[in-house]
Amino acid sequence: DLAYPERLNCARSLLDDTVAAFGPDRVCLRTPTETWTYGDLLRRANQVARVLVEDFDLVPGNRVLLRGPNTPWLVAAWFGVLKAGCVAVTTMPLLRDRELTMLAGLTQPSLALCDHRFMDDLLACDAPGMRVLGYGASTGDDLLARCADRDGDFTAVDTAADDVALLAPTSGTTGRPKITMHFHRDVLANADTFSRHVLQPEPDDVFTGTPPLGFTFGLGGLVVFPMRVGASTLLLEKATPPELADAAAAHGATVLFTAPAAYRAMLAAGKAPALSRLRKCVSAGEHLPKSVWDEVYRQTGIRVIDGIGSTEMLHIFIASSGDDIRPGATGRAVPGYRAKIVDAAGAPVPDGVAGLLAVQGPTGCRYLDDQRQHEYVRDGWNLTGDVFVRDADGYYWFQARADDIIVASGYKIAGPEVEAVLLEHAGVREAAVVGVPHAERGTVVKAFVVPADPAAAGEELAGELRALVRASIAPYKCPREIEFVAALPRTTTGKVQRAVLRDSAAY
Ligand code: 3SK
Repeated sequence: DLAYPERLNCARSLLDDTVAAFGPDRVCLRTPTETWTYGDLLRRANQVARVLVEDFDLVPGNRVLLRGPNTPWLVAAWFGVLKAGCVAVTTMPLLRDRELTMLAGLTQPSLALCDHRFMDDLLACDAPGMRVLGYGASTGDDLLARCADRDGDFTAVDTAADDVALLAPTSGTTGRPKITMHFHRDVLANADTFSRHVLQPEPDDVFTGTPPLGFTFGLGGLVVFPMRVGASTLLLEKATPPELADAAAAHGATVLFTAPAAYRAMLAAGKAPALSRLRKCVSAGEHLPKSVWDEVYRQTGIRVIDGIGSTEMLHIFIASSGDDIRPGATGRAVPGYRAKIVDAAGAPVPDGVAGLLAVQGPTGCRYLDDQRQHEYVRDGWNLTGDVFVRDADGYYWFQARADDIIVASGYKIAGPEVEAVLLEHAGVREAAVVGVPHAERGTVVKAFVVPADPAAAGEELAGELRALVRASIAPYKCPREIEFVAALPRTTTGKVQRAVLRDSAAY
């Protein structure tokens, strides 16, 4: 039971309270070139809060858009916004001006704090009423320069636990963005459920990973969870999977957050020895195929914690760790959350039968002024849009996204099941399986495959892949069409855009 006080500022809980508990000299954030203690972060966050209030006249409830790669100053800006009682609008650094115009229109920020290197698209976006202040430049008007002459003390605004702290946009894999609202208590709730009970970090842990802080997966895994226990984080602005593994090893990281494709790529690059030094590895953002879990375990002895989360739920709500893991299953409901499998009408289906995942817990979907709220939340249950099977022991087995189920020749086929088999072939780096229109057959199964060796792409490999699928699962699931591609299209949060693949194959 998560009983938070009625008045709660999550930034105060994570930052001021941690400084009070551990002292200011404890290391909080590292980059390959810099180290910030908790005291440094507190002072800079306080100075940011002062700039917002003293220079921009912001008042509690005003919204501040944050834009930049994973740097300590982005973290300071996030805390400064929350300590001032304002609402952080987190954005992905890769968004372009059109997308920023849309998000600013939906969230109405009074101010944007933007890393100077990402300024062009922000300045090109159409957002009347949004003032812009850069950070990290050596000249000109800059947040850092304004902070330099401020007092380093600031008493956090005494927000209510149910005041909005965060507006987190989600675009899903297609369509118009939705803006999720999260309260101050929500920010702590994921730390006190998934992180506390499943991840179980310790104060001496060093977290690292690649998800942007603009994605709640990264914000939780790289800021909220470590700081809730007084641990530290190695922030990397940009890292390929091999660079991530090397940086993690070089800086003594113990906890890693990244996506399934990165685990696969690190192994393919021979980085198992670097990975072996980690204590805990978390995979989310997309389903972790069993073949990848097995391979990480075989090469490193690490039992990867797979998890399903969503921006709507803020973070992970189904996952298991350690001996509780069943390879191939996503895991069990995180303590504090409840889950069930339902049919299209919302009625529970028996264990062993595929249906829609419905979850309830301390966090949940609240879209800002969006009728799609009523599709996501029905009768108090959040419908994530994923198809799962629950087994008798309460483990949830991912089948597909509901809109990724392929109906071909009257059969229902889960694309990810076929992908999992294709990934068992050593010649496959990545695979995505979708239904595409076919002149005579209606819909057929098509696989888009990224070969491990581009030179191997061709009929021989395609034949081996078909044979593997036929030998492993029902033959009607075998891809009729296989196309070799250099890369799969992905969203800014790293999810495969199956709709783009479907459209690219349509005629
Ligand atoms: O998978 C996701 O999309 C996700 C979103 C937010 C937080 C955590 C996760 C895994």
